[in-house]
Amino acid sequence: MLKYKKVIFLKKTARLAAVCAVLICVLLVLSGCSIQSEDELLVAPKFPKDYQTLQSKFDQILASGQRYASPEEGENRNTLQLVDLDADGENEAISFFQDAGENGAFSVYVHKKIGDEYIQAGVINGTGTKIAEVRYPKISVDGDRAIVVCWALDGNVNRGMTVLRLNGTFVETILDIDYTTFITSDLDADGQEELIVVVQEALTGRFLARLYSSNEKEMSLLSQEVLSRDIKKINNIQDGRLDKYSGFAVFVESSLENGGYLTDVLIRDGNNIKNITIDAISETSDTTYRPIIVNSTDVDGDGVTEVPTAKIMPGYSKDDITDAQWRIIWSKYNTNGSPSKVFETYHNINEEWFFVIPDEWGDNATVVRKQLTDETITTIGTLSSSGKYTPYVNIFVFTGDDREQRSSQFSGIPLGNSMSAVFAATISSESLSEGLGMSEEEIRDAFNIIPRSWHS
Ligand SMILES: [Ca+2]
Ligand SMILES: [Ca+2]
Ligand SMILES: [Ca+2]
Repeated sequence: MLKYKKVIFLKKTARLAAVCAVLICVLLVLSGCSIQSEDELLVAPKFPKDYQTLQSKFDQILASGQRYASPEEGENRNTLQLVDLDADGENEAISFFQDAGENGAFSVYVHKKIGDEYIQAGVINGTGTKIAEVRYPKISVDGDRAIVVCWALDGNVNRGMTVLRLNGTFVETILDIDYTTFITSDLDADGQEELIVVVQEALTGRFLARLYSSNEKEMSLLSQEVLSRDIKKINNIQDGRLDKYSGFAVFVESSLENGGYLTDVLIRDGNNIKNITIDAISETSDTTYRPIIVNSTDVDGDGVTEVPTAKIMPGYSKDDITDAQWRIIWSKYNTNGSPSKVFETYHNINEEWFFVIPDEWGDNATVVRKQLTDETITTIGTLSSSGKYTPYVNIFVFTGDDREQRSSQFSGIPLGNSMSAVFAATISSESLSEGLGMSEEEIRDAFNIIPRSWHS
């Protein structure tokens, strides 16, 4: 608030600094950077000359008893967002306000620049307790963009969504629905994004995926499809490719009522949305089931998304799930819903690394973990059905402030570092005498640091 007051009460001598601050704010708005703090947001809508007519519109809105507001989630969190909604080369101004009274209603304003003036093209009022999120999917091949406004609703696990578009100089509502989660993505690679909404049917509790597409006038429901039975909660929705050359598929990751996790993979087939992984008899995407939480991802970075399943490693029991160690089997799917294995890994999400298990180790691959102070050692090897244990590789993870120093004194194979750890390996002596051992080069190839974005 201090910053805000400074701008309001600026003296002549402080004017230059204030102009710089304003320019920085506008640059942030223009570059699409998120301004997170509410105090900073209050400063944002003060503009230089080009935006003075817009500022005067905002002053009128403020004078009518409203205050600045902003979306609280997602990538677009600024009070003022500049987006070219009608693809004419000139940005429209989308801005967010809230009635200044307690629990005041939210409003979304759209201003279109005509000549030197910003003209109010529309305002919509929301009934939500906050503006959760705003997105601008491309809804025509010419580049027109819709405004998707998501509202958090009081006492309701579902959210409200209003989709707007600019028609000439007027904003119109083209869709108004409740939803659980959603994504916008171009599923049929025609240059126009579809809206895929997951919603829980009140009567049955069953989750459904609905495909919406827009034409000149409206955004309409093309089709809907059931997700797996017994879903307790949707954990994640993302798009990804089944092969490098097709449109996107949607991967919906869920927790199940009786424990465990799975993925429903959805594609667009003509005007239908199709769940390619669901089994017709069990009504569940059984082939994607895993007892531990791991989400689909492009694990090998080839542009195709893999879906994980998991098998417990020999030597561990499912009854002791906190200590259990798992082999993750990553598979890509074809449009018929048939999986084909890409590779298997040992994943250590906490320590941000994974190791590709050699195919020849098969079901015998296992790990033994050792926790020291600011250091862990994971020995990767095999445990045969006759009980013979053979360690092949030791992965060392050094943490703590002196990790660089400790790891530099270590004579193993360096494997790189993350923000908080240094990784190294040694080859165990048994490895050299066994046919299934790995060379230094093979270990470097098999070891991967997990990018930070996986956590979000
Ligand atoms: Ca425009
Ligand atoms: Ca499309
Ligand atoms: Ca991949």
